[in-house]
Amino acid sequence: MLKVWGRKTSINVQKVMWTVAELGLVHQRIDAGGQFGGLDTDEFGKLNPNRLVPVIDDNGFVLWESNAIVRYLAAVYGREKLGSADERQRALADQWMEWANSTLYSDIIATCFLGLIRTPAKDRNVAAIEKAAKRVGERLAILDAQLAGRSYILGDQLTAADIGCGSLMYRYFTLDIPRPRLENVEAWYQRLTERRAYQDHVMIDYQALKVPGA
Ligand SMILES: N[C@@H](CCC(=O)N[C@@H](CS)C(=O)NCC(=O)O)C(=O)O
Repeated sequence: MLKVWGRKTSINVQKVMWTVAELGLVHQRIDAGGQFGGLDTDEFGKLNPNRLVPVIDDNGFVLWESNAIVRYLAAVYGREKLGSADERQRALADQWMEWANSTLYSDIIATCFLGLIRTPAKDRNVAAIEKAAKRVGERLAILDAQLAGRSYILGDQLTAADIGCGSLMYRYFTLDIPRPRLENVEAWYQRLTERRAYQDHVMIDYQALKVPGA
């Protein structure tokens, strides 16, 4: 059976679990990291020497790095459901996943999320958060243009492109940061929030992660 290690509140675990749920895969998720610890054991170090979540074990095949895991699951189990059978579609999905990681992730997660939720207000770099939020808004205009006339990033069907970008959107849209109006991105995000798998695995309340004074 597919095993997934990682706490539900980790954005990278959420990306994997959203994929698992969209594909309807029988699996076992093992809480690890954060309040659950368990990353410093010898056993975990053999699974992922980086001592980070997520990690999967699919009948003896061990894999870490959330994007690699999403691609693996989409390729092996998602040829129809995530439309990964066509090589060019798959390359385009990769393009958007890489774009999300290299263009949005650091500003949304490292600067805005960690700055607002994991940093006491007195230590917060408000200017850096405002600058990052502004940059994200500008970059999302690229996604907004791509979504014109499309329900999902590559067309009518949810693909790994939506999972890579969309896993960041719950935090982007729920953090207290300024956002420009981007009608296509907003309509797409609304569509994602109507999916059961997104509700169950990405729309996870993060208030418990707040540090005192945040
Ligand atoms: N690039 C890695 C990043 C993994 C990562 O940073 N995981 C974080 C959670 S999002 C982690 O394990 N932190 C330690 C912890 O949760 O205790 C991936 O995408 O899988």
